[in-house]
Amino acid sequence: MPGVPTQEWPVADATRYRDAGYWQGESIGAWLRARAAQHAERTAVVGGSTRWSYARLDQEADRVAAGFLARGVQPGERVVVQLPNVPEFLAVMLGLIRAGIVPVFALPAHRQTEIDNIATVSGAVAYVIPAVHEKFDYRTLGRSLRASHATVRHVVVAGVVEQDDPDLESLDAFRGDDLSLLIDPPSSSVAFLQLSGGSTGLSKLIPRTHDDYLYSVRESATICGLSPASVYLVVLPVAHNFPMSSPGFLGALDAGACIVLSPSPAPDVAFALIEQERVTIAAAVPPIALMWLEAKAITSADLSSLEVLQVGGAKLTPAIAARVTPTLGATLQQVFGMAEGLVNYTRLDDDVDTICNTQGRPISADDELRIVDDDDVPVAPGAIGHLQTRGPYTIRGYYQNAAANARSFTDDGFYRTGDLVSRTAAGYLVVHGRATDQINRGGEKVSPEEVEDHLVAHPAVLDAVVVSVPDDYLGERSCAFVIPRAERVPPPVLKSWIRNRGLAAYKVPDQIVFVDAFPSTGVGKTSRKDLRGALRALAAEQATAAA
Ligand code: OOB
Repeated sequence: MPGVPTQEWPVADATRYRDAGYWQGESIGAWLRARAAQHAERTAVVGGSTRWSYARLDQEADRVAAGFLARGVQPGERVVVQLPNVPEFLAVMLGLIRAGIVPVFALPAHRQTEIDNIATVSGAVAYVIPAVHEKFDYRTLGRSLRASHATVRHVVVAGVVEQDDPDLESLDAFRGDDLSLLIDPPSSSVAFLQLSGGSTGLSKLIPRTHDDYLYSVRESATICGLSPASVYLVVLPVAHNFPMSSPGFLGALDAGACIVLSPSPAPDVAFALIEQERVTIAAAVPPIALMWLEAKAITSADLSSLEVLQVGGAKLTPAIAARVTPTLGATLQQVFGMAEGLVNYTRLDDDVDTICNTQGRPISADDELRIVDDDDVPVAPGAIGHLQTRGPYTIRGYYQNAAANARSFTDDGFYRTGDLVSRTAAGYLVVHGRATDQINRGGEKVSPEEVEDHLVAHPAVLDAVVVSVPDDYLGERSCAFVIPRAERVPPPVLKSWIRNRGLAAYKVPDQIVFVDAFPSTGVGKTSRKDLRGALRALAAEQATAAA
């Protein structure tokens, strides 16, 4: 079978991971089959008016597997999947993987530039889209991709297609019953390609194998306490690694639990689903968690079923973390993970201090972590440095990207996460930001997160993000974007308030800009890149006006 070439784990490590029982030699397709046999009549997925049992989900995956193979898509070929939080996503994803066809997961927020790039890098042969979602017509994107990419043979629409449309085909035409072409792919092969959350430039593709991914899913389900009685709410885009596997909807399936797909993270939509479906666990990025905390005060929805709120994807300010349990009545679980592999969790029975002030500890005893300085030399215990990691579910290289691999991996196979962290005596990580987000103010290093924590502590500040602005004199200076609660505190007052908290003068934001909301990435994390861009645009405008 034409496999997807990738950087593999060295034989000695692979053997060790198999011997330890981490890699169990089971494909995701076979795993789903086994879960379906075990929990056949239980509800697996709820989305819109659809409710699928485990048996039905398994059957839907079979139909997609059979359909794509019958239409000539070969095992090992890549298919870009860009679907929102709908049950069809699960059928398509699990069906393709079962057939050994490799889905490449795009987010609904991606547009032409990103999709072009993903299709080029992956050499995709097909592209699966909704018709219209959130007022955007993906069929237009599909047509243009087909026109510009000779490799793309099919644009498949999960939704309405005109019968004689020359460019678009219906998902129904990619459903079949003949399973004779189906061959279970090797568990060591690449099951799918995830996108890197990379904050700069275009996405890199992350090859995850059946073996490594299922290991992280099983362990995550255990760490997060999932059982057949659990109800997992997908509020983030379903194709993102966090709601997919940490423990995500796959962890829910592993446990025999029920998955509820929310079309939006908006409190009115998500809270109604929590009440109706008696949701027990949900995963959010910090801006969504903050929105839920604010909305709780004015909602009449019954959220009493919610046992765990996971928050991850970006740094959760301790002051906001401390509000989660008193406000929502749920245990907070911080999750610091990356699509490249490594995931850290605070444990459900950790003390409040650990839960509010750390980003957790790794899944596996065999996750190897190094915290190093700019020269790759380990820092003193407890000091801040760059996090590097290697382990049983962390990739050893991106998909066909030698340049990125040379930059992002050490010679001995550690992934350079780009994150600045410190480790507590108990082995928990505290994230201090990304090395690239650090502000270098005339040689003095400013951690945006540190300043943000101070700003958010002000009663009139709802949320804050600090970014760098190019500066002729200092190289960089800092600008704080602030969402006010109601009244805007005059910037000089806010600055001196921060200064009075005992902060070094160079850390006080040079500039404060009030906004109503922050721009966000495809998964809902605040986009520092876009905020830096906005500042540059503003500066250019002012320069033109002054000229
Ligand atoms: C998750 O995955 P990605 O690939 O979208 O982004 C990974 C990056 C990390 O390298 C780190 O910079 C940041 O996102 N990050 C956090 C964080 N969780 C992720 N920064 C601070 N605190 C956290 N708790 O975002 C992801 C994947 C699996 C589970 C959870 C998140």
